[in-house]
Amino acid sequence: MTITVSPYFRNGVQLDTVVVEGITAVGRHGVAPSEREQGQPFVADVIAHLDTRLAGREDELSKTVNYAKVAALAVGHLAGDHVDLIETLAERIAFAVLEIDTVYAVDVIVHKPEAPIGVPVADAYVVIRRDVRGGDLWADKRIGSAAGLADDPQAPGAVPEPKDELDERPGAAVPALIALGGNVGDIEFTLARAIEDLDRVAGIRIVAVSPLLATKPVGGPDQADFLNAVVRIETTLSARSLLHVAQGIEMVHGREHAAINGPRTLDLDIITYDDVVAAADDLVIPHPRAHERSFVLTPWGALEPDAVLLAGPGRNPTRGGRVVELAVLAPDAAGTMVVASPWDPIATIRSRAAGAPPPPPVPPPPLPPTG
Ligand code: PH2
Ligand code: MG
Ligand code: MG
Repeated sequence: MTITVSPYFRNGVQLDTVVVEGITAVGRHGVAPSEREQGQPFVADVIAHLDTRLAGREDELSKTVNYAKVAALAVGHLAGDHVDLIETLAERIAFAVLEIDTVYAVDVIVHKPEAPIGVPVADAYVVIRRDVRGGDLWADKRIGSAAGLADDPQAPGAVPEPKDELDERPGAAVPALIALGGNVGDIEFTLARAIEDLDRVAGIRIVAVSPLLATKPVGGPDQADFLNAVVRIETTLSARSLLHVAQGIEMVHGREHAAINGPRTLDLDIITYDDVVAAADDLVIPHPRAHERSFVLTPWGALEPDAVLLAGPGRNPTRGGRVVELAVLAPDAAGTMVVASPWDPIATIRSRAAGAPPPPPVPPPPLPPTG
């Protein structure tokens, strides 16, 4: 038998699966005393949902899930301590597989083909799905139970429960500003493709793209210079859906969540969303560090010289003001070089496809007058 797997979506991207089917061991599980004494075969199928792109690109086992490890974990439970229920076996196997760093969700099927049922049956089994939720420890709940869809606002057909104002969908398209950055790989190409990806999302339209800048790293470990840009978009998505879209695009481009402020192929940050000023655990708008980051303010001011950044939420709001003025005051203002002005990401994509090398950085032009 080959298992049919219902897709699991993370941030709007369908995850890949690593499947180990028919893991078999003798166990003594069951409610009937005879089952404890005699033992019978138990069979598990495990479907791990994860992003295998990095593993596949780099041919690197540690970036996926080792199916031998999955099988060993499952056998440990099938042949292990007595439990009454195959539900319990499935649950324990699921949680063991979710402990593996790369796995976001897992389907576990536990069969008891020789279950003493009293009439001939072909098989008896339980199917469960468990997932890891960002921030929480475990989401101990069945997701997408009815529709076979993930508990994810980007999954087709999924309807999220609005949690706060960041989940409110605007009646008409609203402007938002997204900052892009990266310092690993062919960065200009990655940023250009991320802009193309954003434009392809239903409910997002790219309105304008800033110049492309080379910037000195701010914070984090000793690392390579960044390329940065901002894009003005219009969107009918809620702020939180926009965040999830951004995270999905980061994932597709090989973003690894390692060090804070550390090296990354792609960072997509929401800087502003309409005139919203709000804070939640997962999202703060305006971006809480935008006011002090030349690598955001300089491209933004170049794109929109009259732009104003609103002060942040809360009792101690971050500073607001004219973007070109904040840009000059930012501690990293000295490190900024223009790579392309104007920058045409579609031309970048075409020229990379034709094998052209990236252009060298050039010194910055004079900043617009302040005051
Ligand atoms: N992003 C960071 C931390 N530091 N420095 C530069 N120059 N550009 C960035 O995009 C950047 C950074 C965290 O997102
Ligand atoms: Mg960032
Ligand atoms: Mg970010």
